[in-house]
Amino acid sequence: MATAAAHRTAGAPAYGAPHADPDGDARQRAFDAAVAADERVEPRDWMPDAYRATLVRQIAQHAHSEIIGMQPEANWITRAPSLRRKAILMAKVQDEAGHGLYLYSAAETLGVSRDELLDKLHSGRQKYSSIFNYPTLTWADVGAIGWLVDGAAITNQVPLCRCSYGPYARAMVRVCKEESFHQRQGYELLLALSRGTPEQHAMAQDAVDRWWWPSLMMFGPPDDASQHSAQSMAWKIKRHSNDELRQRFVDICVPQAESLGLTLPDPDLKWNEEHGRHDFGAIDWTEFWDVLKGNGPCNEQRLTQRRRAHDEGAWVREAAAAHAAKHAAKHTGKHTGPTGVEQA
Ligand code: FAQ
Repeated sequence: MATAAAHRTAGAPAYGAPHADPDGDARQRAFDAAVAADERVEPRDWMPDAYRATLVRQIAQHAHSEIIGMQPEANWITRAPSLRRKAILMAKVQDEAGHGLYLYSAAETLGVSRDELLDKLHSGRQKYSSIFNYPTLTWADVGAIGWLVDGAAITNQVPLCRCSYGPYARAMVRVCKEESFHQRQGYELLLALSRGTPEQHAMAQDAVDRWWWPSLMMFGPPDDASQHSAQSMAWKIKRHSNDELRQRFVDICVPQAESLGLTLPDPDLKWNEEHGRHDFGAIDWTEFWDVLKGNGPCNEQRLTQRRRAHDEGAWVREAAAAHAAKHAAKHTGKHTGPTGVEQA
């Protein structure tokens, strides 16, 4: 670890302990210097409370998005049109669960528990991505999610591999590799439909028509309405603004849509020679804020299903905890009863 970080780590308080910090200014300066030098902040390093809170907020939302995001596609596992498609889709949905686990683990390094975060998700006190409040009406939606939603996720998450907080940045490296496979499978699925019968082509086009605008909203509100961006960029949690990443995504998608033989549903989408990018039409931000308030087509369904899955999984968590306790007892020589409680 480089000098500035080593300085910050020396004498760092344990989690849960009050920050006895007689030399707060020096620690703040060392933190600022480490961020400026592009060093990684690690869990036991001193960090400003607001930096920690921002990371917990963003990583938790991200984790929640991954596990809620399993639902729209899982809706099609039993109806996949072939064994090959079913196997691919099952693997993808399982990957999303894995991403959730990496991210909850990254959040836990900041001193919060997974139970606490899940409780906030279930009670609506923490958000998940707006995109997962839209329904998957046809098989083509699985392709549109892979191509557009995973494509947007990669565009947003590749820069997060350079996030200043080490555990989040490292989790993103593996997540991005897996998301690339997801994006490719979505593209390939849509290509097969687009080149299929006229009905299949129309189904692919309809899915793209419905998922295009919500995918652009995934990047968050426009920069002038993004309350967290400036501070998150100063801390190098975010490396680019919401609008910068949205623009990058549009520029990537236009030639891909052409290769797919599909049209992006925006009459104002055109190449701007002067600025070297595509201009695109106005996003309906009223719809975005409405979905965030809980009024999207599937908000209620997603949360109800999530709470039910959590309740139905209680016995699995109990069994896993009992198994872990038994395993730990074997190594420490202590004995535990069936509930994992230590016994004399
Ligand atoms: N949905 O000030 P900003 C995936 C909220 S993973 C809901 O700009 P920030 C993989 C924001 O939280 C998709 N809420 O906020 C997959 C804040 O509210 P708060 C998830 C949104 O944090 C694929 C308020 O608006 N990806 O798809 C959204 O600087 C397929 C003001 O916004 C991540 O989470 C939204 N779209 O920037 C899984 C990536 N946008 O918290 C399954 C990491 C904004 O004050 C299948 N996160 N808000 O109550 C980020 O990069 C950032 O958090 C942003 C938002 C860019 C999303």
